[in-house]
Amino acid sequence: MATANSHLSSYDPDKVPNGASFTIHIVVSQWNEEITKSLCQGAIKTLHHHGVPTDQIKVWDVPGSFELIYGAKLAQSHNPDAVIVIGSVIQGETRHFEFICQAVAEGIKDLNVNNNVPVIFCVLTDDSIEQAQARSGGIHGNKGVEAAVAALQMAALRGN
Ligand code: DLZ
Repeated sequence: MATANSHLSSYDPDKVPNGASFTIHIVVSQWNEEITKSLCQGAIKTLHHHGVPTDQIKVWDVPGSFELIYGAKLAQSHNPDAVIVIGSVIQGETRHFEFICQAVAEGIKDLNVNNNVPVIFCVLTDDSIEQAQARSGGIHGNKGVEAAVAALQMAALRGN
């Protein structure tokens, strides 16, 4: 039976394509930086683990999750094999949360539809900082690891 505390970042490394020839760009939001830094570290460590050299990983910083859309569009224009966007939106007292989450999800979806470089969505949308911590290196794993695996899979798919 599934439990609320299961670790979601375990995967079969044998099913992940080798990334030695891939260039991966990561766009990172500075809002809730404790969370996004940890997600980014998880992603980079995983890319390295699967053969992507340091000089083929480029990190772009943007102020907040809303800016991930423009950052990803810019990253796509450099023609990497895949782009990962990393953000953490945490519910506050206003409806800002809904607008940002919806805009980012739609914006990133549009970039995937309209351009030929896959963009991986690693934006946590949580009710509290504790929930975000649990998914950025805590009890629910690190979504940055999962994003890196998805990026390698999509980069390989794109090359077919
Ligand atoms: C303004 C704002 C708020 C209230 N909350 C967050 C958040 O939880 N996570 C996040 O990544 N960004 C937040 N922002 C900033 C917006 O994403 C954006 O940077 C600003 O509205 C400027 O366009």
